[in-house]
Amino acid sequence: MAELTLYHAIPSRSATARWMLEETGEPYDLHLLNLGEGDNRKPDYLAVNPQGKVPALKHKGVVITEVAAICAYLADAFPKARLAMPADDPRRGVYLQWLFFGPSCIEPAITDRAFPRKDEPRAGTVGYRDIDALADIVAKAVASGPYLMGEQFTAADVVIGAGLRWGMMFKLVPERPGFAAYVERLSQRPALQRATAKDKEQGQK
Ligand SMILES: N[C@@H](CCC(=O)N[C@@H](CS)C(=O)NCC(=O)O)C(=O)O
Repeated sequence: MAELTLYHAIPSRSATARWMLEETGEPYDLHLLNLGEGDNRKPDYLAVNPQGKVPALKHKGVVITEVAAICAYLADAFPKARLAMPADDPRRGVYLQWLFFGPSCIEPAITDRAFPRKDEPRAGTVGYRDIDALADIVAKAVASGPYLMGEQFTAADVVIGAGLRWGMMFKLVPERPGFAAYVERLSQRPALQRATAKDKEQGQK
């Protein structure tokens, strides 16, 4: 039995956590849930994540939820994989900024584009700009590349990259120069390819 267990559903956002686990190279057990059958709403899973959402990660008996938190945690927990900016690196703050930018800006902006609201809130009252403005910001950040933090691939690329890949697939993220090349670089990562292949093999029929 591995020290790490991923509560996972295929397909779902937990694919990002699986990609991150593969990046660490650490062994992990998989607890597969079938969202279609409501496994995530059963009491035994609600005891793991009271929101009844995937992913959740258990490590040494402690449960962590939220994709970006899981990615940030794994990067710190397994420093040999060099997926985090160290705490004493002045660029640590920028790395954290991108980790938070995914769930607090990119993801809600993509959801807004997919499901426009009847009544638009005043721009200054929501905590993020629309996806067109955010795409410009990310495009500028990946322009020099190869990754968000320059030469070092980090958990921030997993979080932002997974959101971009998904949004571009459904044409919810506008095209920007450099996005295709960035996403292609990510797609070439053996860890992402392993995670995708395993999901394909284990996906619910
Ligand atoms: N904020 C959560 C969102 C997780 C999430 O929404 N997961 C979806 C799958 S993509 C889910 O579990 N849906 C099942 C449901 O809501 O019943 C995170 O970032 O981990």
